[in-house]
Amino acid sequence: MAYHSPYRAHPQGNPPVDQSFLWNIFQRVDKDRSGVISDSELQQALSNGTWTPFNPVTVRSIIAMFDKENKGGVNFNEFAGVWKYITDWQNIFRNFDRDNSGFIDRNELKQAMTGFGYRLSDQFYGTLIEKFDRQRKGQVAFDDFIQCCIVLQRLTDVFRRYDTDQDGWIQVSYEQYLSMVFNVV
Ligand SMILES: [Ca+2]
Ligand SMILES: [Ca+2]
Repeated sequence: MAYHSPYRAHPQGNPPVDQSFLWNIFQRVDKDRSGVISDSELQQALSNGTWTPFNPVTVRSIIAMFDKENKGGVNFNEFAGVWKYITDWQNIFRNFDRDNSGFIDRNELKQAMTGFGYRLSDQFYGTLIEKFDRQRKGQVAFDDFIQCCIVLQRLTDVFRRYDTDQDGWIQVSYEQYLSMVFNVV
């Protein structure tokens, strides 16, 4: 069993983005000109490549990752991180969407996760698709793919803390189990 962050797996990322270019985007996304981009402002600005709104849970997760002061949004400095995070994911998604369908199917998901260092059974890829396929297409869109990776990463990180010998097995008490779950939900 191997654990790798999909994010860390692509440290090269994109070249630094021009500040004035980023400022233009920030101003367009910050619809109410509050100086902070909220969940709903970010959600409106993002596209998952289909006509459905971007997964609100994914938006919340991304904002929370970069919102240092717990203000319910990101300022311009933090937005630079959000922008890089999303464009990195876009590149990863395009890379693994081999047939350019705009969706990640089971086989593409397996290739992506294997590339990130996860070792999961074929059956479990079916479980992942079922869990994260919000559009009920048997495959996952861009936003749900990010969500799938975030959740898998969080759960793996928690598991790993208990799996001190890294053999992929842990023995936990009821309360340890509850603490593990509380770390994720
Ligand atoms: Ca705003
Ligand atoms: Ca595809």
